[in-house]
Amino acid sequence: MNAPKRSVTTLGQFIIERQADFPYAKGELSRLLRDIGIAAKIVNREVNKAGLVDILGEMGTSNVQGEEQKKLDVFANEQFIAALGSGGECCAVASEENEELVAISTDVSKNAKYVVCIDPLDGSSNIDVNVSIGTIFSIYRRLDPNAPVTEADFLQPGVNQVAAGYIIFGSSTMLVYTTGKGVNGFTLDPSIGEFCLSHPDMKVPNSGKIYSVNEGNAMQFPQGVRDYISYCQQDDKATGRPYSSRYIGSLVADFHRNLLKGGIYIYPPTSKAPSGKLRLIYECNPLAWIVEQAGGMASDGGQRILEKKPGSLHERTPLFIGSKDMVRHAEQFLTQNRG
Ligand code: AHM
Ligand code: MG
Repeated sequence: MNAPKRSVTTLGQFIIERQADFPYAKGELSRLLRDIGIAAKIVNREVNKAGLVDILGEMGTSNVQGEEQKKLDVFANEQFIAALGSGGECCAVASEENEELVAISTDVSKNAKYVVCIDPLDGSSNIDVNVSIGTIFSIYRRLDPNAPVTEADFLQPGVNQVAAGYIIFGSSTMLVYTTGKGVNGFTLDPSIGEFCLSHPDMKVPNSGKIYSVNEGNAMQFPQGVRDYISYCQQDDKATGRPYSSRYIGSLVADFHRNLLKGGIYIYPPTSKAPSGKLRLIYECNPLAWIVEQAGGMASDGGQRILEKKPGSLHERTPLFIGSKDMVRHAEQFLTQNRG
């Protein structure tokens, strides 16, 4: 009898199959990705219970940006750090929820080759209204695995990433990641508790009809961004305008939708926040690499996100990300206005 054909590829199987893409790799990166997948399932279980149990709500502490922390942020942070620590492949983590880097000091981890930057639960103000939230992560090889880990290991430009991804807790839960050989998406099948390959080799359309920006802040935007938004809103049959405005206020969800459908997400500088709101190393760089790997583009309005050299762990940057033609076009509006 022939063995039944396997029609489902799980995340674990896919990671092992793809290990051959890195001929000198010893499997550490694969293990690290698998650890992230496991933590994602644990966080998913708790996210799904939000509203049912007393895990929902504010914890009464603030994160390093002075923002309120919800209990689930804290839970997710702990889970990812614990998962990354237990595998022995990661020696330190930079997280949105911790001011300083978190060194993992178990015997197995202290000489580990990799560091991880993570936003454990982004868009957390959406938790208590049942709107999609996400996790964003990025993995770097340490500058010198024999030296003690320092901030310098984290302050590498995004072009040095060795893996990056996000998990979206939406109508279904997905994990999307790249190791620089395209982008693949896995949907969690809750009946078997596995992430299954559902979106192989994801590509973002070169252009789209969606723009995503918090227009409530428009009066504070640079003139070039305001002009681009007006352009999106004008009537023009040939280019399919007006475009649709779609803004969830949850970066992963806005990014994921635009990745699938084509579109642009903008978090520009504002007069109150001249560097924008989003953080370079654990929000913008991972998504920038994913979008580039999918054929799209990410810039701060003038410079490629992946080439920015971070000066500090929680540095912010403006972000223009999504379909290549749309990001280029938005940049042109900015350049024209700079004169
Ligand atoms: P957070 O890291 O505190 O959750 O903030 C990041 C979130 C993004 O998910 C989202 O795109 C953005 O903040 C929304 O900000 P705003 O409410 O200013 O539009
Ligand atoms: Mg965040």
